[in-house]
Amino acid sequence: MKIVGVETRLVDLPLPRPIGTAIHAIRSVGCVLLTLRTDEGITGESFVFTINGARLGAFDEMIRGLGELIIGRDPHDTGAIWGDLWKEINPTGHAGVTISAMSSLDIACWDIVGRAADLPLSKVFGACRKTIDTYASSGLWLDATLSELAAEATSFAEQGFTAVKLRIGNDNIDDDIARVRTIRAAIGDDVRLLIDANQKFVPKDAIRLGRRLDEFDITWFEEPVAVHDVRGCAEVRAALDIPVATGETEYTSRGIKRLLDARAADVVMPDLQRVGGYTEFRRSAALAAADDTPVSSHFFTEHSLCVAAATPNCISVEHVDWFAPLFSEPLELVDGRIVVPDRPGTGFTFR
Ligand code: SMN
Ligand code: MG
Repeated sequence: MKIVGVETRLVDLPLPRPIGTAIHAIRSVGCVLLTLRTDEGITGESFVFTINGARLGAFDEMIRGLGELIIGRDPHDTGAIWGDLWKEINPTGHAGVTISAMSSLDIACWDIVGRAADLPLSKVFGACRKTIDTYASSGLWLDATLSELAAEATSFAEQGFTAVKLRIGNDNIDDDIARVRTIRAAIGDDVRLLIDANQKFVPKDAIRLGRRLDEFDITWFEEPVAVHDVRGCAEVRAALDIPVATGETEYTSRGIKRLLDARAADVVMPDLQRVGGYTEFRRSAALAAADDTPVSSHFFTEHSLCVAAATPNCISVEHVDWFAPLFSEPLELVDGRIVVPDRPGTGFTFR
């Protein structure tokens, strides 16, 4: 089997309303949709996105440019393709747009592998579960008022979610505490509560805030400090009883390894687009497993299911509904867990 075509389409998915985190102001997500074609008529799909579609053309150019180099290759040779593209991008750098483009090519190749075998990728990778825990993450934004937060959290619990993620990171930490208190009161003790500061704090402030949040039974405190302050993140982790989760902004298994080596995270969160597709997600998860550290995937709910289902130390996938309009198949939530599709490949096809 040979790859004979690399096609991209750019689409913009507007959010229901503009939202904010400590570092993002988001109106829409712009996506590059990739389709790889083979000489046997089987196709593979994947996508990458940028917030508000900013500089999406650079991603499109990189995907098509690196894609040209795999024309004529067998898509089953994901390891060789990864290795060759890794050498190719050396002068440009092993992070950012280059790795996102490689991620999309890797995922589309793997999709072909699953479709050619008529097997779900969870089975190709070595499935260990049929459903995976999740948490509601398309809500509870930093710009919501306390009454909006309470209503939104209640609605997530009514929809069947057993965990929700709140964005924090106000200039005044009393405001963050009030937000946590409001959500905990709204959801009661049985729904888990995760918080995400999107790198807002310096370590001492993160520690001060984390200690004051002890009474609210927080499942994890995500990205407490700036991405490059790995030592600071380790200080926060060592000082707090609340588990620290981070890793969404790291590139490749080397980035994840950096967090593990520094003992900076109780949970590492590879993001398919930044970690390097399924190939590097699995390497990252294996490193974390050898370190007795759980992983939880960041964003990419649909495309993360197959690999999460085959990763013994994967504890959850993030539930973000923004990308659902791309796909013909909906996500299925049962008892607060997402059902892993038994359809071939990733289990999702562009609508
Ligand atoms: C997040 C990342 C990017 C955009 C919005 C929110 C957040 C998450 O860090 O983990 O969901
Ligand atoms: Mg986050």
